[in-house]
Amino acid sequence: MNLNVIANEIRRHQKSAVEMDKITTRYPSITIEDAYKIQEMNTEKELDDGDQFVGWKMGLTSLAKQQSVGVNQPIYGRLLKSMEMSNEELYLQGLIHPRVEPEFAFLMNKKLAGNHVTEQDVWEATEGIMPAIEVIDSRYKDFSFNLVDVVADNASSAQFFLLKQIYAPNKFQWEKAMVRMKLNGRVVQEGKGSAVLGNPVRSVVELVKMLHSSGLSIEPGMIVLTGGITEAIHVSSRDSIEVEFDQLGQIHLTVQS
Ligand code: OOG
Ligand code: MG
Repeated sequence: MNLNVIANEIRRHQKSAVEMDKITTRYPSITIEDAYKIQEMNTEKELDDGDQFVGWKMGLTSLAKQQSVGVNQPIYGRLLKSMEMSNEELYLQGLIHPRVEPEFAFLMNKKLAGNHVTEQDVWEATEGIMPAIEVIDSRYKDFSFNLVDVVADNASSAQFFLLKQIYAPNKFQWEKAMVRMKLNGRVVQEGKGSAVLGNPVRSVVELVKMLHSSGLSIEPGMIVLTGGITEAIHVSSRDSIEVEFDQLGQIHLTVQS
């Protein structure tokens, strides 16, 4: 089993927007460490091609998300500059079967590393928090995967949008934030900040610990998407998605073919 061969195969599907079979079916002995290695190798290739590493995303940090995909532990992925949407228009071109989900994004202003990081450490290293939407797009058929598959596919990362409004971490009780997602005017998902490991700050704590075991860390200036607050919803051409983040603002995405 050659990890570079598997990484290249996944990367081809990420670029061509053609779905693929799970890697765990063909390589049953592949480990979670291998999967993170594949993720890193593919990120390195994008950086060699001129992209920029802007931060991390946590995934499967809420029960709603874990249950919807049948994987019961958090994962992380790598965010690149090219994934950030510059406006509230989502283009389906280049995507397979995208889903969108509401999240909070932390902007960090200090390095965070180690196995003993606390919530207090994270608050002190947080410049601010932004309401966000993540667009995920698993490259696997039917959005169906195991833990190892999804990690190798960079935790289904595709795109993300950050509201241009950043709140000081102590401005709000993030676990109490009510989030409502409407599809074409109808409420389809509702959740609360506490859905994310009790408080989104804990997602960042968890990330630092997970990174530590691979000798990695959060660097100043990076953003962290803390994970879907509700289940993700599938979108199609001409859909309108409005996400209201309590009194923090709203994001209105329109989907274009
Ligand atoms: C995996 C990515 C999960 C989240 O916020 O929970 C994720 C997936 O559901 O495809 O981004
Ligand atoms: Mg997500």
